[in-house]
Amino acid sequence: MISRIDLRGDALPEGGALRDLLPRAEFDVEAALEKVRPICEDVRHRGTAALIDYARRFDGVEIERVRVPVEALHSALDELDPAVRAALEESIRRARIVHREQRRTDTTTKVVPGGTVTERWVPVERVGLYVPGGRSVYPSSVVMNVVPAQEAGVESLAVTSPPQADFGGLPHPTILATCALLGVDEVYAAGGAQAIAMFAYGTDECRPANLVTGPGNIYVAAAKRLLKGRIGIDSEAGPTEIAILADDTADPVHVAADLISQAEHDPMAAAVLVTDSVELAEKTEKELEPQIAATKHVEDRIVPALSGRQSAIVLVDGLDEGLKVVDAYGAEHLEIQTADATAVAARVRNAGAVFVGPYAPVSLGDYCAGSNHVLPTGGCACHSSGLSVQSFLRGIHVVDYSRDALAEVAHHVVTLAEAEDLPAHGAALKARFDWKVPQSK
Ligand code: HSO
Ligand code: ZN
Repeated sequence: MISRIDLRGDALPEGGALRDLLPRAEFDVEAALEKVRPICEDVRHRGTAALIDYARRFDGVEIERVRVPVEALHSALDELDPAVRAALEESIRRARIVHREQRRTDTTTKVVPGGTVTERWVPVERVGLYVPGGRSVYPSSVVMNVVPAQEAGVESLAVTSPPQADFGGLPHPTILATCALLGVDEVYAAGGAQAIAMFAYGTDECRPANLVTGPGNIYVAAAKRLLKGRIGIDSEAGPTEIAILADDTADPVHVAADLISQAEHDPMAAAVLVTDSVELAEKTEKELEPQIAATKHVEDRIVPALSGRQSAIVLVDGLDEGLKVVDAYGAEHLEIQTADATAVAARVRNAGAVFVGPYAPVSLGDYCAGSNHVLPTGGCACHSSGLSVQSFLRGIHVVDYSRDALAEVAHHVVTLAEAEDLPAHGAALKARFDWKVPQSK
């Protein structure tokens, strides 16, 4: 079911060449751009009327307004299964513990006597959070988006999620209940590219937002790419990925279970085991079958995900080579199931999140570790991080110089301005000193 890539023997190639040998899902955002462009333009010009039309066309549901009435949020919370409520509350509590620690304090640096630069951290004023619907109804993703935004001090938070035909055109009730639990009362029933356009351009019901975050399908990713600049984005999240770096100390039952756990998300999800143990590879392959047989979502997601070209068992000569491979891959989630996993994990450079040892499966991070589960996919972990408080803050440099402090450096500024053929830059200094450039003492 899962293919093998054998990288033993020869020395591993470096960087890009190694990356090309590794499996990866096709996620061609570019191709979806032309489809989403007219949708976004339509929302820009017709606002709510366009969103109502797309709800009919894409979600198969008649709605009269896009904004969800606050009473619907409260009644969804009242009807929420108490066990789910308790689990969500614990998830929120742990996420708050971690994200609160990420808050930044302003720093003032005295560069010279009389000259300071302060870095002031200011939350984004208004944020739109996208929560997928349809195949994936993830209240946990509401938690992972809302908690860091709230901890960052974002004043205005709106959530959007696709209208569901089964629930009278409202988003899924568990999504609504989770919003209520988190104190979010501005919720919209809009999904896909049109929801991103709603946040970017605003409508008569929804004020434009400065930033939109949250995972979605390829059309959501394409709309984010198209409207980026008009609105800030977090990332263009693609299908989920798990990589496991394991040696012969790993338990194949755990390894197989964890590979399946993320394959369960999507037929395009990627599950990659990197190991120097042929025995572990064989035992894991064997273990996959009964575990798959015992679960749900088999034919529609797990089998296509594991047998797709994006998933594989990669054999390497040793842990050093394994680390090279997982770094080249840059997985959204990376588990380290080796001897001395803590030390091995400390050597990882590229991963959205790292899960150390036998008792930190990705599922823990998906819900209740306290860490964030909105993470970079598609190899973007080599340049980007997951969602955090930082994603909702801007660092503004505040420059404060006295006359003496400016005088001391004026000649350097004038010299650099002249070197760049920008004499008016220099003149802005000269004008403050009777057009004579002070020379430093
Ligand atoms: N593993 C997904 C997040 C998720 N899992 C939500 C369960 N629910 C992407 O990190
Ligand atoms: Zn998951």
